[in-house]
Amino acid sequence: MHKEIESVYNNMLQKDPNQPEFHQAVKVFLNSVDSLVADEPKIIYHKILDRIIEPERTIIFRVPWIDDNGKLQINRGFRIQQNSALGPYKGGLRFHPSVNLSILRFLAFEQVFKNSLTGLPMGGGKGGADFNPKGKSDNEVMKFCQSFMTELSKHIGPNTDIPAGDMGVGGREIGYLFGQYKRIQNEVTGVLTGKGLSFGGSLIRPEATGYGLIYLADAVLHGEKDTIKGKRCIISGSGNVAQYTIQKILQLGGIPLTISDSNGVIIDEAGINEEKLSFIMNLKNVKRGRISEYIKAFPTAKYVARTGSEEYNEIWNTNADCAFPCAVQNEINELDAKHLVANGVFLVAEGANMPTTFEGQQIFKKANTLYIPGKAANAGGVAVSGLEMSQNSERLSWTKENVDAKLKDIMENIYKNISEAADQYSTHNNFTDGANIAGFLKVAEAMIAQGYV
Ligand code: NDP
Ligand code: 8G0
Repeated sequence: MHKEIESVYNNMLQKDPNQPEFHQAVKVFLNSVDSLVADEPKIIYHKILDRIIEPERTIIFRVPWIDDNGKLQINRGFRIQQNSALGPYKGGLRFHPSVNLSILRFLAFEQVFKNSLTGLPMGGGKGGADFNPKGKSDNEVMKFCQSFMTELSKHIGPNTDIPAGDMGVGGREIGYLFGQYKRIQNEVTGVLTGKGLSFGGSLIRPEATGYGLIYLADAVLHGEKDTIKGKRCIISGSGNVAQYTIQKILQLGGIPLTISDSNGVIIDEAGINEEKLSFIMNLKNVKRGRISEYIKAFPTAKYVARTGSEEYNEIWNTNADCAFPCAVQNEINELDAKHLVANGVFLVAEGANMPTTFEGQQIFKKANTLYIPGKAANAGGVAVSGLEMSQNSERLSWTKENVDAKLKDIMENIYKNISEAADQYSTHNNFTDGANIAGFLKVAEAMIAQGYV
């Protein structure tokens, strides 16, 4: 790393010493941007990098609520408004007990470059709470969402900051949040995306991240004169992104083999077909059950229980061609990456945000794996959220075919832009450098034009 870039990194470590996930995201980014120093000295001279790391605004608030037993509960809520150079802050809300400032800062930071890559006019942000929706009643989730929005509503708006779902925040939660915003502001507006179809939601938004991931992976494979058809695919997670990733793999003739949740892993050598996918969707979205139940319905599959403290994850130790991590950050460590490479996986496209550790990423680089980082690979979700905003502004709903075609077009454009940036500034097929550089240059140019703010 050039010494100017290294000092940006060291200053950040000194300022925010206890944020390992944020450090990791910044390190990967600075490593890519390092190759720009000679070409773009302005970014160093005008301290654009120091500014881009610093959120424009961070809001942390108390979320008091009362559970079904009448007991007082309290959680911590956050919204990080990272960068508005390209448009209003845009990014999801995560409800998970692990949520803290480090995790949300890494997510908000990555969101800025991802949104830039979509080509749509959106800045970046992220938020959420350390609330655990698991085991909570509908009523408790509603009470929590209403209290959370009572404070958040003061800081967001359709032209300021437009949140959406993320882990633990799906259609049900967005509905409750939207209802509370409306009561407080007396305004029916597109302040959230991922809404129900009857109140301003977009067709294809639930499918968008998973579909987009496979559109991009297939575009990368086409660049290698190959296709996803017939490929054995490993998918982790079993939530929104994993489900529609599996659906699109099936539509394009690939073979999905696995799913997971935080308690364990399913490996189904016979392949997950449409019938099994419907079972998973009903289990996760309607019953809110655990994937261990899959083997009761399909006993030839294998279930491996996990505590999370194992040295490696069995899911990445499966013979396959392509891997799509769609669960959580840092779910592929160095050993997992070695297993993937040894098992024949030659393409890894990230549905989740930062699912591969820094060391894992180095293994893929050495092995020349076609590795597509989350900020490019999973950008389809926020892209269709951007399309939902457009539809809300013009008070129209576009057809499924129209939104899907636009999504495909956006993902193919991302492939083109990140490969061109890789060829120009780094090495062929280094999609990490390509995504960071292409995403960054547009944001930096806008910041400079707006007076270095
Ligand atoms: P969901 O809440 O719908 O699903 C999350 C899935 O990940 C669940 O199956 C969950 O299992 C599993 N999971 C969580 N923690 C772990 C763990 N430690 N080990 C194994 N599995 C785990 O979330 P999404 O599908 O929306 O999000 C998944 C990822 O994709 C996140 O990284 C998110 O930021 C990213 N993403 C999402 C987008 C979207 O549009 N939804 C867009 C772009 C990125 P369990 O039921 O046990 O919690
Ligand atoms: O729609 C969104 O803005 C959104 C929701 C959930 C996750 C993400 C992401 O890009 O990580 C975006």
